[in-house]
Amino acid sequence: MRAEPTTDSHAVSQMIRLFIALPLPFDIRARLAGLAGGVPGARWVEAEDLHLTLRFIGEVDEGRLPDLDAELIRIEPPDFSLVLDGCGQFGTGRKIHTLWIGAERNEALSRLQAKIEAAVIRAGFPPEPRKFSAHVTLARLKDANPERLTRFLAGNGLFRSAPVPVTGFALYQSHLGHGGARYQKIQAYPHEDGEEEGLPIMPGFDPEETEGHLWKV
Ligand code: 2AM
Repeated sequence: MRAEPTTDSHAVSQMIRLFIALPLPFDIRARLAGLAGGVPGARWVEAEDLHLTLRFIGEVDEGRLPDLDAELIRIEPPDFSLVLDGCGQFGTGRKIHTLWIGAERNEALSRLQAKIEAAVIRAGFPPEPRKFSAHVTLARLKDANPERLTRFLAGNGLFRSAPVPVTGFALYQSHLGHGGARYQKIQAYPHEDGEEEGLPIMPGFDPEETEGHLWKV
């Protein structure tokens, strides 16, 4: 592991915001991004940002990454397909805050999510009290027009994707900023070919300068 114990008394550990998600293939992200529009007040997630969250971890000391990685890497790589299905909302009335595309009931996805939950707990994090609800957030809303929202939900209620292959998952860091959060993939599971053991922790990471797996929300 790269995070070596340090004797530098000035070393300050950093808090980082983490979550685990399924990255989605380009074609399905393009199709989902094509649904955007028609709901004034909605902030649509850009195509490259779309993902299915499996576990939100939140702010943690980056020194805990090696323990988390050691548990996540033990999970047998997934190999199944997932069908995205239906459209819905979180919140009610004027307080609807999220528009999402759901997923067809899928035992393999539930098993993967349960293994990830167990791994996160074994790594020393508190359990997630909320029940897992598989979804891909399409838009975040504030005071969205209720009629247009209803129309959007009715128009996309029958959404159904082709089977989406799932062969891995990833740990992401969320960088909160004035323009919203930006997401950076910090480790794929299984680790990608040629990747060293251990997490590519990036001290001093500057979201403005980094390209690649970086999401802007
Ligand atoms: P979402 O899955 O509904 O979009 C990073 O913030 C990701 O973790 C987002 O995709 C977000 O929601 C998800 N998430 C789950 N619980 C969260 C929480 N309590 N705070 C922030 N993000 C959360």
